[in-house]
Amino acid sequence: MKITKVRSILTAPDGIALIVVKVETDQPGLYGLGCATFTQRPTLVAQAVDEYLDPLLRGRDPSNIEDLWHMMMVNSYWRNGPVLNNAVSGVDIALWDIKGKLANMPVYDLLGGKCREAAMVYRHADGREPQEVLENVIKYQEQGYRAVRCQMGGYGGRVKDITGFTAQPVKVAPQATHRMQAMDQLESTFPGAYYDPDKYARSIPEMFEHIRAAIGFDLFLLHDIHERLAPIDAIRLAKAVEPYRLFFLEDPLAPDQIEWFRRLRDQCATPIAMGELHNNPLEWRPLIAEQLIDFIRAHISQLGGLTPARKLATLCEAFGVRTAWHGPGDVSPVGHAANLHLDLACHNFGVQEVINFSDQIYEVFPGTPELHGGFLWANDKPGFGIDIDEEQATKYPINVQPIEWTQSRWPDGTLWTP
Ligand code: GCO
Ligand code: MG
Repeated sequence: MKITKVRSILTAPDGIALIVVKVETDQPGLYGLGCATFTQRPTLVAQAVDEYLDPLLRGRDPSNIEDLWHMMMVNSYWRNGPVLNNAVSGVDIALWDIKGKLANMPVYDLLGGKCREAAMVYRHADGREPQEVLENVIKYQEQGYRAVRCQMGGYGGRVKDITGFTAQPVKVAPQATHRMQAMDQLESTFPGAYYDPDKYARSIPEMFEHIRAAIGFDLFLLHDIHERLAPIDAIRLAKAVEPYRLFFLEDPLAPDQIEWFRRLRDQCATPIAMGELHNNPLEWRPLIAEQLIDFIRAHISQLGGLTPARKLATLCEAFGVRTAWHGPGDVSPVGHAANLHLDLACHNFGVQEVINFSDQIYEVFPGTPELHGGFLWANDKPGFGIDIDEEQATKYPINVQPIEWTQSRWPDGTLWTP
């Protein structure tokens, strides 16, 4: 058996660029699909797949996933960056899909079988003020969801735009025509997506007070700081929300502030989730080995696919850390399916983030997992049980333009981690 072709497919059914890799073989009708979605730099990942991995892999046996993964990782010599890891992931997940099809088993069966029927998910409730968030929380609760993430005005307290990302700033300063005027008003002239970290930090305990007072404690609530605060302010916020019993507080600190996790842990018992920005085992190893986090939130394509993610899950199990794989709109349905197969097969599953899969998504990706009653369900088809309709996919071309929401700034213009 041989790999005959490896190629990228770019599509944006919901306006968010997704990258999927198709690995074709010389066996009639046998191919696999993998997720390589790095939505901020999609064409670079596509180039890495089409120009580097395709020639490297053609003619090789797709059965040897472990060997191929290591070979792809070190072939560039320099490694562990998001572009190349995503490209490797696209192939890796596709190879697991092929393996499942060959074995005539869903991937969760290859991984040891189901530990649960379906994966508990959490949904995103947003609002401009606590009452609006509460109303959205109640909507999800009424639909049977057991866990809801609460954000007020998105990340850092900014208004949410239609793409789901927070792009609308408090203000976008125009080019200063008169520098003195800008100084008088203490307004920054840097273009960017502005938010006020102090106001944001103070608003979150108030929001949870309002929600818990109305609905009590029978719903899991979550929040994502998205590394928008200075470390000590994140600790202060984690302590302030302790009485509201969060299921988890996500990304309180940037990935390069590992030492602060020790201080955070010493100070409060709010469960901590971390990892969507991780690329490299050196980033997660201390957090897990020192039990500084409670949930690993890795974006599995960013790690290099299912092969490293299942090892990470096993490492976490040994240290009492649960999984909560990253599942926003910029994970393709193939990636969501890979998350789900891990959720089903890993004993230490915690919760799964998920989006509302639109009609266009089901049209382009038949077999996309289904949401029922607060849980995500896999089908029992071989592999990941998901396909791509390439003709439909071409109906939704991607649109590449400079990213604005990652240019997040404090009121004086200081650029901060997005
Ligand atoms: C989350 C995330 C996302 C990211 C996005 C970046 O927890 O869902 O923080 O919303 O911001 O995936 O592209
Ligand atoms: Mg997040």
